Amino acid sequence: MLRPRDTPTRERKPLDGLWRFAFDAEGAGRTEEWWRGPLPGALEAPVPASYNDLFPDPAARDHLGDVWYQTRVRVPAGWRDRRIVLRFDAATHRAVVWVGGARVAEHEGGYTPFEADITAHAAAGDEVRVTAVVDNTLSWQSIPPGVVEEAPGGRRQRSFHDFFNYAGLHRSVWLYSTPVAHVSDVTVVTGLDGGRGLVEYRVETAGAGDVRVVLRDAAGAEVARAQGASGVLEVPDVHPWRPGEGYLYDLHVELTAGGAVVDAYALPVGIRTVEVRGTEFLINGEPFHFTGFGRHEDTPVRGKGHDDAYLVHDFELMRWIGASSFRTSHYPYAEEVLEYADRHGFVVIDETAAVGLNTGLGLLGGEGYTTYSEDTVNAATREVHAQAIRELVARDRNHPSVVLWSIANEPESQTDAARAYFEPLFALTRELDPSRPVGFANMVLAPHGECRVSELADVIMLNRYYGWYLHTGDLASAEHAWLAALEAWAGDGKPIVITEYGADTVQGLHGVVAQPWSEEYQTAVLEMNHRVFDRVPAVVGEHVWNFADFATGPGIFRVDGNRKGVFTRDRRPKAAAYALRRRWRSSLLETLTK
Ligand code: GCB
Repeated sequence: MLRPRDTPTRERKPLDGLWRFAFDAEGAGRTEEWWRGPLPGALEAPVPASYNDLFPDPAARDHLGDVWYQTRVRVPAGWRDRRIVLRFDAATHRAVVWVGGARVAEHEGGYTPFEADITAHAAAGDEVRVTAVVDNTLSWQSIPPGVVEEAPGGRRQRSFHDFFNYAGLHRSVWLYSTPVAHVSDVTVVTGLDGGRGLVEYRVETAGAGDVRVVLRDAAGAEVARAQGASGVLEVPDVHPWRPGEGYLYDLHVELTAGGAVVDAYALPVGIRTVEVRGTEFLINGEPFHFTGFGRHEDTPVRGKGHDDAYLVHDFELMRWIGASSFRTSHYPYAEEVLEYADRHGFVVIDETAAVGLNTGLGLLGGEGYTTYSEDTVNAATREVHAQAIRELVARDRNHPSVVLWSIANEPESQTDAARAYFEPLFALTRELDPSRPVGFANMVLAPHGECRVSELADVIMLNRYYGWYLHTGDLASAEHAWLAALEAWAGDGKPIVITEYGADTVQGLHGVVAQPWSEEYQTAVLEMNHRVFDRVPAVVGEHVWNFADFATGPGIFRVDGNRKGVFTRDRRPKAAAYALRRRWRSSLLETLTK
């Protein structure tokens, strides 16, 4: 799905700002048709933001069910005879949208965009009312899954993942216009052949016309052109996109009729290759080592709402510490994040929101349930998961920063049922995008020899907490056990990325003898892990869990959230940040000076 852009033939208008807002736990709005007039009450909520932490009220934070957002927008007078589109970058976890009295869109899944052609309901120059109902309920048939239970205090959401179930309009909302005949989609796959770059492109259009494309370098100079809706552009003396240097070309796509330009769209293109060969992960034919983090979209007050200040700050902290990469744990991040990664040469493991397909962890709420069954994660869930994969690939396949798809985090993967569930999803991902490897983050309950899903993956991705959940406080035993476990995985002959390792740490807690929860212990755990990784050549990446402390639901093993951040929630470094910086920046220097 194309991101809205201003071009010579297109215009967009962000609808961000304060919207009217109403909680509706009883679901009255759908029967009372609240979209037909102003929402009841006087609440307002910012877009983009989660609504949970805005109001000093436990009922707001723990709200379950519908909330309503509403705004009025004037359609620019100049948009006469044009196609008018309303786009939501995300509504967590599902939404229905009305323009005036007309229902225009419905979408399942909290982290991918959706849009509606509203031309019939919004005339140029008119003011229209936009209303969205957003539902945060998780069920066995949602991704991520959850279950609602009746409790003495009312209905409660149980989920099987370790982050707060923030909800609302987390990303921008746009009104944009295109010509009636327009470019509807563009796909690029890039290649390198010696000093020559290759850009295979495919353009989809709505309406009649011819397609022509021109590729321009970062200085705007034309380097290749072609006619036709698909083809291959050759770029002599190519300047590849590479880790640490996000060099981008622009693919200018034009739809023409009788020689005149009907629609124009420009797509940034980074020319690079990705390949798994033996135990190596190659970018542009050169071995790549992932350093960095599993992260979250999580900040005080705004929750999972996208924020450009935190975007820049988080990337600059990653650069400061020497991180080359990150994983969008545990859901697709805002498109602004991927665009920034493209421009600045960060490498991304792009993950679906399939987190918690696992009832094996009692502490996370799974007790008493079977993961895969007719009544729990079933064929319908798999179809929702498949759709989440389709939408992720459709949104992100043109980003050079994205080098690996992660189709799930820590699912139950040691059973026959898991194998049957995942096999078609791996096949689907490869069919949608044959150009990138596919994996999933494996957890400790599915160790080597027992996991039935890892053999479907191109890259082994391991989440392991030796020294924290395992061998707590005994790093010598942890090191011994971890090395043995990792060597077993290395025997599979695939590259291994450690997608999670770390320890909860309260900033400011110190001890001469490193004890769990202290800053010294976090550093010691990371250093123990690094000694293990450095002895196993198949390890091609290390992502610490987590970049920053983040909010979770209540729990006896969480103190004001998950504290495994190398930075606090307000982005102050813990001692481990300096240890990582020493390790990662020296390896970065080695790569750059090689
Ligand atoms: C995991 C999960 C992650 C948790 C983390 C932890 O394995 O993938 O979502 O937050 O462990 O800290 O327990």
